[in-house]
Amino acid sequence: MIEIKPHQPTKKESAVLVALIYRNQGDHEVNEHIEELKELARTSGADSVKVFTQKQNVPDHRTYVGSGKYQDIKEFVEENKIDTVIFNDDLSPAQVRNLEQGLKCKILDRSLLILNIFSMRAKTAQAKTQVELAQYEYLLPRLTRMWTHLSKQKGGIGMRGPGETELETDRRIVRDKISLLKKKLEKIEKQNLTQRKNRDRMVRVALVGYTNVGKSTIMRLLSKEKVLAENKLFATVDSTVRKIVYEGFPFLLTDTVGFIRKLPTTLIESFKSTLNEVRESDVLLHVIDLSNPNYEEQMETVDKTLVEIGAGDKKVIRVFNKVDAYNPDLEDNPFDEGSPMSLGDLKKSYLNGSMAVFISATQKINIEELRSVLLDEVKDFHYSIFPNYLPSGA
Ligand SMILES: Nc1nc2c(ncn2[C@@H]2O[C@H](COP(=O)(O)OP(=O)(O)OP(=O)(O)O)[C@@H](O)[C@H]2O)c(=O)[nH]1
Ligand SMILES: [Mg+2]
Repeated sequence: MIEIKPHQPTKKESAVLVALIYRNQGDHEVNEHIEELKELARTSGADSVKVFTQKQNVPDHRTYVGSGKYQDIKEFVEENKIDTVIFNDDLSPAQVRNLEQGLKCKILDRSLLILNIFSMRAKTAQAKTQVELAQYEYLLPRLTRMWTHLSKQKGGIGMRGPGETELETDRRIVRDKISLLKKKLEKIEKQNLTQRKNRDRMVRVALVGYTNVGKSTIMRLLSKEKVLAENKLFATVDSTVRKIVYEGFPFLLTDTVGFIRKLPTTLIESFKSTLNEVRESDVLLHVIDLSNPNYEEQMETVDKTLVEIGAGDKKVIRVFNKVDAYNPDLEDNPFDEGSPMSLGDLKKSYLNGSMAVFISATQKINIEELRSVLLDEVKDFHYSIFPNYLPSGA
């Protein structure tokens, strides 16, 4: 029988990471991507013992990497009794089959890792159902004999699949399961919609941003309530809503799931209703982690994802967080053109025209400015809903 459940192994599994380096990718960017993949693996419970990279513009349709590199990986996996090989891009069903047959160990791709972390983190019925749906959708085209056989033998991170003889039956079971989960989600969404309709019309603000940038920390700061904030990827999977009143102006603040590059499409698809919170917001606080040397690329990923989910036209306040840990030297490397920007220059370049605030949520730097910029926006929207509003207690 097919069983999908989050897996948090008690003993660390050993993993090898494999990434292709595409044209136009500088070494700096490649390193960041590999660090992120390592972090995803670590969060899932795997210990990355080696990284293989190859410069190649298109993945090999059989084995992802070219045949020479493939042999190197095979030797290493055999010699070191590696449990899992993790690929930085999504693999086709055929690639998974070939790699499993050849390397004789568990094969995971980036999407599977992210799906696994989401399923470890989901708490509400809605989030759980959404992740499960995304997992089954991802699994369906990949239900193959070898894959399911090996995953069953090996267990561990990822998903356990059906036995060999049950393959066809299991395809049908997966399809049935998918339609069942969709129905369940529809029902939950209907309930949520009624709840939202019953709420008074209020200005709505959503915290969005890359994973681990400090959204929950800011939520906690602004609402003075306890919200889980942790130094791990996707600490928040369920969205939380708090009502806040500033100077007599009430609004709802939502903390949402973080984005990441190459977020699995099945996941975006099934998280649509959670992302409704973002789509239905009046103002977005786009949080950016300035201590991450790759923050500009992360910012672009978030902007792109916002467009993808139909929230590209929202009023956005850019919140540059972690100024306490900003280190311009990190940007300074032989592969990057141009010189590193001081925090002052950086501020100048962003404060021109767009709405931006530079803060530290943990060191409580500039929080009053964030509050006041946010309050201005909340007021505007509030008066557009209630033109004759008189704030009480202001
Ligand atoms: N140095 C520094 N660290 C911060 C700051 N704000 C948040 N952090 C840390 O960054 C880590 C992630 O914070 P979270 O608030 O959980 O981030 P998030 O965006 O909600 O993350 P996900 O829910 O995983 O997407 C935590 O370890 C925080 O303590 C800051 O201003 N400066
Ligand atoms: Mg969070």
